[in-house]
Amino acid sequence: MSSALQTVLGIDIGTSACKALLLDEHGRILATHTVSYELEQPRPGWTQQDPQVWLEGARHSVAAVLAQVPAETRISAIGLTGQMHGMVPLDDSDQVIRPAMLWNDQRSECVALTEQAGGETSLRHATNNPMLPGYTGGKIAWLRKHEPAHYARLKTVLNPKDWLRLTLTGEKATEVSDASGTGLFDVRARVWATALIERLDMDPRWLPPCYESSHISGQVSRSGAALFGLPEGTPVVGGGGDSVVQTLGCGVTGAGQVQTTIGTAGITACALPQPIDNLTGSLQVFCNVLPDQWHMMGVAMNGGYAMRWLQRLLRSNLRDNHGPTQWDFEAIVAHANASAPGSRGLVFLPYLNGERAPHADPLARAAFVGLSALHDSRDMARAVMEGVIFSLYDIYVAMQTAGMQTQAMQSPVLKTCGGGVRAPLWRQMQADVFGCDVLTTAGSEQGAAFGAALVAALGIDMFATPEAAVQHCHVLTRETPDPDTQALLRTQFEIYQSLYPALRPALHRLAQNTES
Ligand code: XUL
Repeated sequence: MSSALQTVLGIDIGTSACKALLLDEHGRILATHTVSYELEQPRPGWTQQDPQVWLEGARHSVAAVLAQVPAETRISAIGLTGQMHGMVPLDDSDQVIRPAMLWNDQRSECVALTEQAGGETSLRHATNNPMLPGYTGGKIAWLRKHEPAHYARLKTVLNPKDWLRLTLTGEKATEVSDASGTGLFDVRARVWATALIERLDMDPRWLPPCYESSHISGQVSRSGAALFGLPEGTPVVGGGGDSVVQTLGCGVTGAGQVQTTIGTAGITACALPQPIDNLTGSLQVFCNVLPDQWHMMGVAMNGGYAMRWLQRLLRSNLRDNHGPTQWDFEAIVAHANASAPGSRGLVFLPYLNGERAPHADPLARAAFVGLSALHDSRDMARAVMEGVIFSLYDIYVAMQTAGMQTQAMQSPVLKTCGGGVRAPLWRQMQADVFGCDVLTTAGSEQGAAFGAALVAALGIDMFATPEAAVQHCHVLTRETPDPDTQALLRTQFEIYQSLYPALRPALHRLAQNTES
């Protein structure tokens, strides 16, 4: 009997959907399935999810993937990924105390926590990162202050994918990339920052053991097997936070390449051979899913989200004007394409949900600047798309200022992924704004689940090295900069960059007025 093909399963617990993906030893994607779900927004700026929603999403997407392949298909390992920073609080029987507070939830006691840590310098000394509002640590402190009865029951804190690991294997464990996003982790030494955690009056025992990302952290348990229809005993590797694992999924295994993602958020990232000192107030220096590497990124809160906002607007207000009645993504991109590079002198600041990088500012707000009577919704659509790319480039500039260029950006080639980059216009804009070739690669269009499958493959030596793993990420599309458009958009970017400092006081007053 010929031995069955070896495969690995990636499971991604995203913010709006769960995706499962099966990858074989030849780097072929055999099956994928996505199940969408909602997030709860009980008040403006609050976002939460019941972990049960993730469990159902994961069970259904795994079942749908298994149904697409022959029954004898051998799953050799599972890799988990998911939205980072979310806080899943568990009691002494591992029951979920309250819905998980998510990465984009603005509830956070990060300012008070920074003070308690002895100020920014001392916090940075312990973790090499500022405590940004999205991070898990600030959410634990929020629970302490605002929900003391829940806080009193707290015995374990897990990130979303690690809660799924608990249901799948019975093990409490995390790995270095997600742990980096708690704000309680010593990113240089790749261990929990125990002294800091104690100083913050938190219990280090709340946090699970932390491993390197490709380490096997447990096996599918009997109850996990029954829940998911997966063989008991299947190894489950650490995996990685979605925004980190996506870099590997785009084929980036070392310095010299830049990576962007346009999902709900927008991300600009690169790999680092050393954990350089993060002296910025908004960038994230985290552990990479590869053991001897680190990861630098900045997260713009309004990537694809800005398009969804525009879609809502067009659907509700502009249905009767020129343009289609069904404003789907492609229709909006076509509408934007009918304007011109530079949006005929219009600039959009995309800070609809506040911003994280390069401005760590939950009170930042969006703006169209330069509107004239001649502009129409086509220019506005294009300005929204350009504004998102300007925000990604703004992060890149901040990364260079932070000392990245010598280590990571010698010969920038930009690899891009996420739902947004299925629009050629959004890829071309990146080529014109960044001034380099922009590539999409096989597998990365499937999002973080693909990267998680690669980490699983590394964990069981299905692929012997990271280089062997990413040889399957061959180039799918390539956009090259157009010199005239590049010059025009660079000038537009200069204007964009000058606007946030100029408008900040007004944007804050407006945000505060609508909050009270
Ligand atoms: C990363 C971050 C987001 C979420 C999205 O720091 O906050 O990218 O991980 O899922």
